[in-house]
Amino acid sequence: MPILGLGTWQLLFWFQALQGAARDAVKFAIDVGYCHFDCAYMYQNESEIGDALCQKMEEGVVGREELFIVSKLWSTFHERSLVKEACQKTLAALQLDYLDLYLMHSPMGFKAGEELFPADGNSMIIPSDTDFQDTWEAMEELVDVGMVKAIGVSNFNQKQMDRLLGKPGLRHKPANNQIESHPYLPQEELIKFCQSKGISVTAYCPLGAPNWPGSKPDHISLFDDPQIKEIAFKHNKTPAQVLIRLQIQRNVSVIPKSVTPQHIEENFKVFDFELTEEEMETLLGFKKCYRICALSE
Ligand SMILES: NC(=O)c1ccc[n+]([C@@H]2O[C@H](COP(=O)([O-])OP(=O)(O)OC[C@H]3O[C@@H](n4cnc5c(N)ncnc54)[C@H](OP(=O)(O)O)[C@@H]3O)[C@@H](O)[C@H]2O)c1
Ligand SMILES: *[C@@H]1O[C@H](CO)[C@@H](O)[C@H](O)[C@H]1NC(C)=O
Ligand SMILES: CC(=O)N[C@H]1CO[C@H](CO)[C@@H](O)[C@@H]1O
Repeated sequence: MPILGLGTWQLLFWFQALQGAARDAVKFAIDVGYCHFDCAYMYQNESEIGDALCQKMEEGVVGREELFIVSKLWSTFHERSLVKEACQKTLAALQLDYLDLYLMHSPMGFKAGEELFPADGNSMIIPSDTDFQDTWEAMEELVDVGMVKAIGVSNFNQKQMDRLLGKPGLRHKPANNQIESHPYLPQEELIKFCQSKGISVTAYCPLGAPNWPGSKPDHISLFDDPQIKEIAFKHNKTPAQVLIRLQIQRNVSVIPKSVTPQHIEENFKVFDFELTEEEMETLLGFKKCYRICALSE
């Protein structure tokens, strides 16, 4: 799995992203050298991304085997009978015949249906009566039939990982857990746990999602953190580059999202410098526990 990828979430719920933004970002990123793309059914942009991938492959810029495409099973498809169909939808949108990695987007299933976030009268999400262990079995079958090369999870805590790993008759171990991580939510324990079990970890919101529209009033920008700025200054790099490099040095795959060409390029220039052990300690030592992506909000 390439350690650096491009995130493609457009924050659809608050701002309707410009149509075509994801397509242009992916095309530009392939020219820059990215080959890992983090997609999801929920982001509602897989067909745009499919167009971009298809065009670049037709032009001969990149081959399918050089690409590493990740997508995620959305929570309204946790019923065993819906998993294959959900994956087929994603494959059709992306115009691919297999995914490199397919993740269960969340351990919680939502009521099946058209709505991405089925809610009751009190705006509370309606759960489904499913168990992620059963959903996992249906995902294992996707590997068997060659629709996906590997399967993994996202937003699983250690208890949930443990339960999945202990599932009787587990046939395919989760290959990856994609979780929020940045200096204000380092997730050291969970990352060490996963890695000790041979499960790779991917960090989302690695830049602290600086333009997050639902920002809390106390939102603290990682880019403005004096210690992060100082480390960046020492290396003649930007804070974004330091935040990406941090994950790479702890062997965590990292998927900064950008639709801005200058940022896409900047975020890729992270292989020509090294953070010292002391700097790594500083970056992982803030002890803030600041979670941006929480379902409760
Ligand atoms: N599994 C999950 O549940 C889950 C949850 C959240 C996110 N994700 C994945 O992780 C990806 C990344 O997370 P995220 O998008 O929430 O947050 P992020 O990558 O931490 O931050 C993205 C924001 O940073 C800006 N940015 C990017 N590079 C920059 C740079 N060099 N300088 C200044 N600003 C920069 C982007 O704006 P521009 O576009 O203008 O550059 C964008 O607004 C998502 O796209 C998605 O693929 C997964
Ligand atoms: C980094 O993680 C990958 C994937 O989990 C693993 O195969 C590799 O051995 C790890 N490398 C180091 C240096 O720990
Ligand atoms: C949020 C976002 O960017 N949505 C776009 C995803 O792609 C479709 C078309 O493929 C657009 O209609 C959406 O606006």
